[in-house]
Amino acid sequence: MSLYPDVHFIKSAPRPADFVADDGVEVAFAGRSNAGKSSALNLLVQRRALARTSKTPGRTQMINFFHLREGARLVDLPGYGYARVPDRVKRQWHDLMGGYFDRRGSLSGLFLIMDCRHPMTRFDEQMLALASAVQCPVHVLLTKADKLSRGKAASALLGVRKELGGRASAQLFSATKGTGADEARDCLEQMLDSE
Ligand SMILES: Nc1nc2c(ncn2[C@@H]2O[C@H](COP(=O)(O)OP(=O)(O)O)[C@@H](O)[C@H]2O)c(=O)[nH]1
Ligand SMILES: [Mg+2]
Repeated sequence: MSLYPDVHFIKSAPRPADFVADDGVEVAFAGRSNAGKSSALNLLVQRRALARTSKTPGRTQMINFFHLREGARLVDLPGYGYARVPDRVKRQWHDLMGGYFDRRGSLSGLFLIMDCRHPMTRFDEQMLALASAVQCPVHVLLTKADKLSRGKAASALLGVRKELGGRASAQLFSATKGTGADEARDCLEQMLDSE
């Protein structure tokens, strides 16, 4: 049985004017390009290709809205993270993200996806700052945990928790193995219930 039988893509918004109506609740997903954000989203909603997973990083610069169920949405935020992204694209990204975080009353939580082998990048710090400025709770998925030994993964989690301090909760995750999916869904539901 599917947990989210009605989940579907609503629209892509290249500008704040294109955002869907700011009612109900939504949880946003962010991550540096190629961190594994689309794979995490797909696993959490049990849809193989809801958010397109891609081996080509950094292509899309739009905010994608998904209907999760009546009154609840998921939002796929654009990520960058490659030095070769031109300044113009970075400025666009800042404007779009600023427009989203500053005025999104329905935003109830942020899932920040990090590759457990390369956590806490400058991109991640920027996302933490955007969320903190609007008191949006953040949960970190340290994904691709299947790429590390159990011991290395556990110590990566400890290190990230220490660096986060009280700014966010964190867990290990693997979209490939399904590790941590239940814990992540519990957190997602708590965020959606927060209002
Ligand atoms: N081993 C492993 N690979 C993953 C995992 N999650 C994503 N990937 C791979 O990492 C690459 C980028 O994933 P994608 O979800 O498209 O990343 P996005 O750019 O952050 O949306 C793809 O080749 C995925 O197959 C994971 O948990 N484990
Ligand atoms: Mg993606």
